Amino acid sequence: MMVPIEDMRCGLIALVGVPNAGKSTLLNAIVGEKVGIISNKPNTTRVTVRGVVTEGNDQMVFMDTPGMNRSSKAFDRRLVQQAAGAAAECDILVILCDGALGDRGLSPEMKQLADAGKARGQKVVVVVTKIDKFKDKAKLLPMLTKLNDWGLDAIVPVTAIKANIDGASLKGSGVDRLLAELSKMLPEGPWLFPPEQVTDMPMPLRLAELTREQAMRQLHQELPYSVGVITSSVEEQEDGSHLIHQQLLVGKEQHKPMVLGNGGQMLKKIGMYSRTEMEKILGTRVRLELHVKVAERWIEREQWLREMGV
Ligand SMILES: Nc1nc2c(ncn2[C@@H]2O[C@H](COP(=O)(O)OP(=O)(O)OP(=O)(O)O)[C@@H](O)[C@H]2O)c(=O)[nH]1
Ligand SMILES: [Mg+2]
Repeated sequence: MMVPIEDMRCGLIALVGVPNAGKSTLLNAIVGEKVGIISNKPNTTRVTVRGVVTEGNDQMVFMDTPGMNRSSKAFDRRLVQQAAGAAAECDILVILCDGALGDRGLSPEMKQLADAGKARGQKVVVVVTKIDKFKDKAKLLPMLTKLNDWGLDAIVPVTAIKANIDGASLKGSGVDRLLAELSKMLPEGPWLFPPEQVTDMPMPLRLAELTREQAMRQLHQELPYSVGVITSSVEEQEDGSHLIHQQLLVGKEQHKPMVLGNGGQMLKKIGMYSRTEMEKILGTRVRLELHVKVAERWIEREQWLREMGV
């Protein structure tokens, strides 16, 4: 059904918070497919990812941002800048606080973020995440009481995943209530995206992120942070399947054998899981060729960072 332009409502909604708060998981639950990548390691998200939901007269454009960390490394500062940029440009600021952390999840930085949003005239919402981790819901009360003093437009407790903790995009509890609250706050205005579009991420970047998700999950300690992924080519084959070539960049020579694993087993595993996710998004069979390349300190090089969308 066509919606007349004068009836349209549209808003930019930033999802911000500390690393691991559950921003990307919430985005995927809202959009209903894997748009943002998820792992149990902090700073999984490196690029601001937009997810679009269009329903009735409303279009909500969510921006999933990198977690705001306190590190002073140049690369980490870049991530925080992205989040701050999204916070500054949005209509509705949604701050995610990990419910499982209790009061510790409500740091002074998060309060400052909320105050800054209010000062800019934005609507400000706090989402308390990971509610499923509480057997006794009364334990949430101190956190909710404290939040009441923040002068927010809404406080919504949410569980973004139901069963399959890693990567599920099932709608959890509280998500519908969150959408209903946000809908009330949407400004009038024309939609920014066609109603059927779920993200504005270019497909090569989206496919690269799927492989990086597996690098984040399968590799450990500092190693996954030294991996960047670039999609070199996506070719549709005559039988409708896709042949995809990607490069995994590592910052140091000694990281290469670690990413390859014994007899190439690790790289194979990363490729296998990533390919499965690619097939879900593309709806076709995929052949994925991964190559590990040493690119000294790519993390400091503008050219590589731009190719990765950071
Ligand atoms: N139990 C439970 N775990 C959750 C929930 N939401 C997210 N998680 C888990 O929390 C971890 C971090 O989730 P992400 O969505 O990657 O968090 P993020 O805020 O995007 O993290 P960064 O991108 O690193 O800033 C993952 O292991 C998720 O599975 C939830 O509702 N319940
Ligand atoms: Mg994330």
